[in-house]
Amino acid sequence: MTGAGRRHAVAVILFAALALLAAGCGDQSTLSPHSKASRDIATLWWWMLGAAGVVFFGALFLLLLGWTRRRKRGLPVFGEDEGLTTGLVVTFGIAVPVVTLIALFVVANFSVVSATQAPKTASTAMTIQVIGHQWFWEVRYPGTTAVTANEIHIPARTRVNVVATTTDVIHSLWVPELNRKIDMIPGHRNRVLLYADRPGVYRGQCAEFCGPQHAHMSMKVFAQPPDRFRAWLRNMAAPRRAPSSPELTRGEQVFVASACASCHTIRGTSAHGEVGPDLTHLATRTTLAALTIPNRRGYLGGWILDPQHIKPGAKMPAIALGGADFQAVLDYLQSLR
Ligand code: HEC
Ligand SMILES: [Cu+2]
Repeated sequence: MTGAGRRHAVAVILFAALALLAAGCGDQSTLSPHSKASRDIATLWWWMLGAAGVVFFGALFLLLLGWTRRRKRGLPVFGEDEGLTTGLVVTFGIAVPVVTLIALFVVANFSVVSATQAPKTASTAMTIQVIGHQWFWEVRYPGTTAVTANEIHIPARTRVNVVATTTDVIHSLWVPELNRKIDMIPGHRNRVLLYADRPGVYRGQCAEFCGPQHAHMSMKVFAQPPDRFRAWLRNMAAPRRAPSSPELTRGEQVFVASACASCHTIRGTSAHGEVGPDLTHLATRTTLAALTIPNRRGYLGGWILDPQHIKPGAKMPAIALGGADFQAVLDYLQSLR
């Protein structure tokens, strides 16, 4: 290899290593498990990494050994004994791989699969419904009127049965710190357990390519102490906060009378659209458009003026509202706590 070639190769390897490192950062890691299911998955992953590491470094060692001894005949220690060398090939080429693969198969298919299987409904404390849409998550709490989007609240240290469905294409619900992926398939009701061993925010992501904004279809699971969760749910189930000023009343009127109402629901008003997320308590969310932007006035305004700029292909068109109407709608949406 020439000097330039070698430098090039080093740069490529360094870059790949950095990319791997960066991929391991962030708050969505399979390797920081917060439930028994994800701990089992992480443990299996470490065992597989260990086994693959032994094979990789073993092979590397033998290659190096072969290279340093390339002018000598026979093997180190074993010499040219045919029987012994055949034995080595059988042991490391057949016996060890067969045993390792069977062991991994058994652990992966019996222990981890059963630990991450759909929970027996009776063993869970509550059920929530998560519905995949291109490109957001609708979240319902059966038995209540609560509906929200992209930010799933659950009580911590509680077994939650999640029923996953979709209204359009196949999606996959995945919160790596809490459990495995579960596909959302048209016409099916797949189930997965969500359990968080302590309060916290656990990021999730659609894990099945579902169209141009697949990468912007994220969600967060907020595991809260049970009393805080109950307070949240009570608020979420209530209709919208009635406008408390002429400006907010105007905002509601503009919303209800414009195209917004044909796609969005605000419970307590005549807006009953079902294409986009329920906005009844929009202001309680921390993010907009499936975690694409923060839920702050500037971003919210930017989203309404030009959603296609923020999320090209999103199923919401830009809507032209007059300056005063626009400000009134912004005020109104920000009052929906
Ligand atoms: C043709 C249907 C349609 C119309 C009309 C529409 N929206 Fe949307 N809206 C959507 C969809 C779909 C999304 C989800 C986009 C995504 O995240 O991919 C959305 C997302 C939003 C969000 C973010 C919600 C969240 O929780 O992430 C807000 C806020 C919003 N719309 C407000 C409005 C307002 C205000 C109007 C009227 C000026 C309006 N929308 C008109 C379909 C529509
Ligand atoms: Cu997707």
